[in-house]
Amino acid sequence: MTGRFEFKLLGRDGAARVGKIATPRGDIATPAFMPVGTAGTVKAMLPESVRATGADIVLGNTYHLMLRPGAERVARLGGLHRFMNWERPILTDSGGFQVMSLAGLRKLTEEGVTFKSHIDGARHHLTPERSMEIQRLLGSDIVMCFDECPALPADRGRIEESMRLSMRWAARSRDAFGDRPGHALFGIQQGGLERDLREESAEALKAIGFEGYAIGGLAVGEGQAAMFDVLDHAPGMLPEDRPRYLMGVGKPDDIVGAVKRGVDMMDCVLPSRSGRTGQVFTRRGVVNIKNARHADDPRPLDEACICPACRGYSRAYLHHVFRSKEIIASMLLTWHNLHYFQEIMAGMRGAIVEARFEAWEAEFHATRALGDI
Ligand code: PRF
Ligand code: ZN
Repeated sequence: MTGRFEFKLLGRDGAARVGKIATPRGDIATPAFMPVGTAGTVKAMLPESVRATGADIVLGNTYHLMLRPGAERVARLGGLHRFMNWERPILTDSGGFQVMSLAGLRKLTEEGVTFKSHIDGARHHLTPERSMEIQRLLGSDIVMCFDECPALPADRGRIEESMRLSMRWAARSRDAFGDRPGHALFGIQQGGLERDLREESAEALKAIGFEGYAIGGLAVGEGQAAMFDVLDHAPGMLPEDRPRYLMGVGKPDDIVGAVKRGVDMMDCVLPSRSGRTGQVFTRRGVVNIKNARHADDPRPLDEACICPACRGYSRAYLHHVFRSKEIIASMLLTWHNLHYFQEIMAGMRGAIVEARFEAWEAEFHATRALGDI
């Protein structure tokens, strides 16, 4: 694979940006939404279907893949792209955040974290160096630094300690990553809701130097207003000419608010997970397909949507297959949700290029305010 990793800013409207990340595995139009393919699959979707929704890149997880099937095995089988049949870019998260949210008994030291697998209880160890090695074995295009992220609310002392540890781990991640043309390493800003800690974290990361910068430690219980307060200043602390990635966000209105504030990339399990629990996102807000009101409804989920679920099936059918626990319910609802999220991204990209983001956003909120009928 030849070529370089490059970010080009193509336009701007207020703080919102539109751009393109070029990688040897293809381009990523930004603002980008990355579907989550935790264990080597975006659940209920074929890779070509994920692509058909408009995704340029998917996310994979160090934590899950190291436990099962194991990074060395994936490498022997040709890497994660070949393994999961997704030849476009893959971003992998580094594992620290998932250890904290999923693993059993865990012990955090300067060196790294020791934990028990949520699958079989076996003991594992992750360090910045091992996380870089795993992400290299997987063949990840965008590698994330190994970091730690406290759940909020947490007291300032805990957030400060944790952020400084993450910055020392960021330096170790940079060293261990080495020189890998065509692959990118992203630093992760931490610091909770504290502006000065966010500033200190950004300065530490910029001094090390990364191909992109993530905003971590948000959407961990603080609520949208507090998150937006941080996003009013955090993106501006990061280099103008590098992509900015808000990790683990979010609902449609979170995504729109983040892009408005200067975020270029996001990922979230919400569209795919909700597809499997019957929660559907439409232009008019959230629809729960379980609800009895859909049982006789011949209309599609969203009249304006051109996804396979909306073109071929009624609400009544989707309600029926969901209630019957048919596999096609997860497939169709996930497809629709991912399609809708990608449509929001494409809509924002077009609006930013044409400097009409404010009008686009007003329309987005006005349509949702109508509610589902
Ligand atoms: N760090 C990493 N992954 C993450 C987060 C983080 O802070 C978040 C926070 N929303 C989601 N995923 N490494
Ligand atoms: Zn649809």
